[in-house]
Amino acid sequence: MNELTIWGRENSINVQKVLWLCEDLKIIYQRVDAGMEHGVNKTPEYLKINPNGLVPTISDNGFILWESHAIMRYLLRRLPSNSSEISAYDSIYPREAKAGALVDQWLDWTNTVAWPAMRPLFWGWVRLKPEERNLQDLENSRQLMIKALTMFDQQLSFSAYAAGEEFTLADIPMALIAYRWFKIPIERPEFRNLNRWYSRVGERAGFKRYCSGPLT
Ligand SMILES: N[C@@H](CCC(=O)N[C@@H](CS)C(=O)NCC(=O)O)C(=O)O
Repeated sequence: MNELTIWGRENSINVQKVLWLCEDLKIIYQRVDAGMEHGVNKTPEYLKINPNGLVPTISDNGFILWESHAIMRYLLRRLPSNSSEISAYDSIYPREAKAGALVDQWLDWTNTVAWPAMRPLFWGWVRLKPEERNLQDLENSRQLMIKALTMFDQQLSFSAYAAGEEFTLADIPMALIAYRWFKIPIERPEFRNLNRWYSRVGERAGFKRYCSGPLT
């Protein structure tokens, strides 16, 4: 019987972080649609397991966890030590203190800087009707996003991936943000290192599944 349940709609960036990791590591799960038009996340039953009323939430054989980055880290830590995928743990989320801290640094940065810049742009262009858009707010967010991507591009000028020479957990949220950035109809400056990195992360199974098709 499948013990891992993931609540969350498939088009949510935070749910996609978890689904991408499952795709890359071939982790088996069942998914329950929740959020926006699916409802569920504001029901008393759901609020008992996630008082934020947000997605994703997981249950691993009764162990409940929310916050997408915490879930990603947990899914790696729970791999059995004799698993053939344990080597994935070492490179995707290194146990070595400094290498692991750099992954955490970039994961936190996506939540505190990159996504807050990108979210209003995504929401405005994808989820709002044209007459509901505030073009000045959208332009302010585009500028904030250019600032964030200038910094990320600089990082990528001396490392192949966000936190070093290997693909790590830190690349997943950033790739999902970049996918949205490249898909919305705005003017974008050229970021050469970002483009090179984007082609590399484009080879991952998770990217192929969750960074194709229209934004919804
Ligand atoms: N910090 C949380 C944020 C979760 C979050 O904001 N989820 C959004 C979807 S991306 C949500 O649940 N929105 C309400 C909805 O979908 O109804 C995480 O990383 O899991």
